Amino acid sequence: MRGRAYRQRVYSDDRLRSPLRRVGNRGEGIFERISWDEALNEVANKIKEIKQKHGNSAILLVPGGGNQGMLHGIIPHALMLHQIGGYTRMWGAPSYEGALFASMATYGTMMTGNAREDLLNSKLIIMWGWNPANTIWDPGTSLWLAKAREQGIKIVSIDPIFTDSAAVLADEWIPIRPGTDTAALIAISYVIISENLHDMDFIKNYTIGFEKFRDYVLGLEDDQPKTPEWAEEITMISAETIRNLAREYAINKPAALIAGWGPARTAFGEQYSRAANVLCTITGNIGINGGYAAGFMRSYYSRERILTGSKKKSGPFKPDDETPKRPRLQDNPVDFGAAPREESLYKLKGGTNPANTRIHYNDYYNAILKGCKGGYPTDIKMAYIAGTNRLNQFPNVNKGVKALKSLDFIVIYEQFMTPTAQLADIVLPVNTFMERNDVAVPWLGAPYYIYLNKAIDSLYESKSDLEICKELSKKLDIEQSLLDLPEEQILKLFTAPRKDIKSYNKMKRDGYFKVKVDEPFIAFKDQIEDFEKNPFPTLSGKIEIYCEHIAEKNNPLMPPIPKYLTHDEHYDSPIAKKYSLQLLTPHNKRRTHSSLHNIPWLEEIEPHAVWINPVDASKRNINNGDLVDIFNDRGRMRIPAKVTERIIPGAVCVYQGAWYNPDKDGVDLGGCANILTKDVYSPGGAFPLNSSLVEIELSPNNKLEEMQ
Ligand SMILES: Nc1nc2c(c(=O)[nH]1)N[C@H]1C(S)=C(S)[C@@H](COP(=O)(O)OP(=O)(O)OC[C@H]3O[C@@H](n4cnc5c(=O)[nH]c(N)nc54)[C@H](O)[C@@H]3O)O[C@H]1N2
Ligand SMILES: Nc1nc2c(c(=O)[nH]1)N[C@H]1C(S)=C(S)[C@@H](COP(=O)(O)OP(=O)(O)OC[C@H]3O[C@@H](n4cnc5c(=O)[nH]c(N)nc54)[C@H](O)[C@@H]3O)O[C@H]1N2
Ligand SMILES: [Mo]
Repeated sequence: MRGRAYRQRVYSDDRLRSPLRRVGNRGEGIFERISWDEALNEVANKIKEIKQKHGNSAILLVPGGGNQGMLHGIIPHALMLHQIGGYTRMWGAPSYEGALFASMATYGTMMTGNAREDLLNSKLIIMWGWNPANTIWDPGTSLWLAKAREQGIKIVSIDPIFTDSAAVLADEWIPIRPGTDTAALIAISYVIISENLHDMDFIKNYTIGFEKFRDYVLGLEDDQPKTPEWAEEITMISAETIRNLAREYAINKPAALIAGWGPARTAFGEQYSRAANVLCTITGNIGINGGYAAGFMRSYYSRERILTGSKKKSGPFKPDDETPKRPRLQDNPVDFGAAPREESLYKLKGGTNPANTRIHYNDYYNAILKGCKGGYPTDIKMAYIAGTNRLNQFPNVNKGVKALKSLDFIVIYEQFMTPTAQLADIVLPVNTFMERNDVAVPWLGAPYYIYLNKAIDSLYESKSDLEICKELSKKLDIEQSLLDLPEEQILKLFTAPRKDIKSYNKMKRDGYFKVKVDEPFIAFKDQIEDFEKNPFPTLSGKIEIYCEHIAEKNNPLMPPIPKYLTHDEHYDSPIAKKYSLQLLTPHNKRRTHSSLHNIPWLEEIEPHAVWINPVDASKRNINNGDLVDIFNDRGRMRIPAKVTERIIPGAVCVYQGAWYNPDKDGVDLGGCANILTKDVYSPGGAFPLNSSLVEIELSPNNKLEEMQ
């Protein structure tokens, strides 16, 4: 659906046509048209000036998910900035930072998923906070789930929302109060352990720390047995349902518990992911056909690649020693020699080990506003933005506007005048992937590559990120650069380490290259079949139910075994008296984040509205279609209400990605979810995008027609 509608995006009247320079105040949205030469001179001069006055760390690189090709988007920009001494880089992936932390702590790697076709070997599949029918992870996932269902394999969905996946793929929907998943998972563990349904052989052979987890679960540690009745109060799932699910999961082996990332985008997201990892561990559902190690990425690659990220060079283009390597964001000179962040799992290879020169993605408005005086590593003067609608897509938009307005200079490379671009000093028009060549590596280890053949010439005055960086590099006096090579040669160079692309030319001709896979990949099969030869890549060599590396941090909010924790914006916190509804902000089927929001065909599919249960709506006199205000201390928005039983009472949902559009009083009429979300991060680095409290009331002028 999004693919078919993309032509409306390419040929949209709203495409940026020429370079623009701000003439009004920041945020007024008044720009004048200038030439490419003028624009790039101004950008180059500003970079030089800021670098000279304040050092490279004053330049903040702001990348995003706008382009998934190897060659465009942020890549050439980063490579170019490396050559002039680097920039301040951020850490923390909004997609999965909590899940990543948990996966590293438990297994020492993030490659923990099985091939999708292996789902047909499962006796039970649990989609926990996962809606793959909408958030397309790859074209195959929904198909394999549908086949599993057709074969009579039971599928359960645990989600506060009755998602399209629950509706189409699942046999049972278990609604849960948002942010309480850890409690549910721990109560399931309680049932399994107290009924002796756990796999003691597996636990003995492959894990450490089970006793400490058992003591917490049974209440020996804190006098609170984590019974289903304990969890019922917290999760709103009945004790009986929890008991049944626990028994079903433990007895129907092998079973695939797939723990999605949505519930990990919460105040203690890593605890949820850790609890899911531990649950599939104690039932021995790891390394076997039909099982699933709960979280994170999957891969079809060899064990060698999983453990070491092996970079064997082969493929169509053999780089000699002289050829510069593919740029990696890790090679940023500003980070060289920096100590690791204390809270990170820095002892683990390839772990969550960012340099302490970096700023968390969800803390950078504070970093801009407070700088070195506030304890941040640098004073930021300039934002260099490419491939992201940053202001719209990250929490606390109102603070974001303030922070961005305070900068000396903002340049953005964009296709549309997004809410973020509105704040820039120079806006440069970038072409789309239809207008240049590139290679895309599919998400999460699906076995194919895509060659994006250029279909049309660049529209208007737009250029590719690569073309722009070629020109800008000259203006920055960079003498020799990888970017000097022709596009095709760079692409060959970048694809060279991908040894499974057997023929670059075939990939280019067909538009894709399918990798032959001998047998469906099962994560950790080697570990389970021959543990002596293949230990887990953790510090202990075993699956860590108790993680010593976490224990060293001595942080009660980052316990070494997974624990259910509450926080200051949870349903049971004091502020819930004022703002009594939990806000969910998941990904929507008709957009990719904020991209495609402005596409008429897609707008028709699902008009933007806040989802609210009839119980909560009637308490507030709200009828389906009424205009409502959704608000908390961070902001206020005004959009229609969709009154529906597809969401659990006590929670409301505003899908992320609608464009911020404030009226003169600062009320967002666009319905951008992040006007309400919080710019903090969990001890493990998770973004609490699903952990905000809000209140809802009828808008002053509550009929949509009157408003229009
Ligand atoms: N159509 C579309 N597809 C996309 C994207 C997109 O924007 N649009 N974005 C892509 C990207 S970059 C990413 S990272 C992925 C994201 O993929 P996901 O993280 O899987 O997507 P979400 O929709 O945010 O969350 C999945 C589910 O988690 C549920 N959820 C949220 N909070 C909780 C909770 O506390 N408990 C439980 N049990 N469930 C909860 C939501 O209701 C939702 O149904 O999707 C990718 N695919
Ligand atoms: N509340 C809430 N917020 C969220 C999430 C959530 O679940 N809830 N999810 C988060 C997640 S997982 C993610 S990944 C982020 C994504 O957030 P972003 O990375 O900001 O993604 P988009 O909103 O799609 O913005 C991408 C921009 O890149 C531009 N673009 C496209 N192609 C190119 C190109 O080739 N070159 C350049 N220079 N620009 C290009 C597009 O026009 C678009 O404006 O959002 C996060 N925000
Ligand atoms: Mo993401």
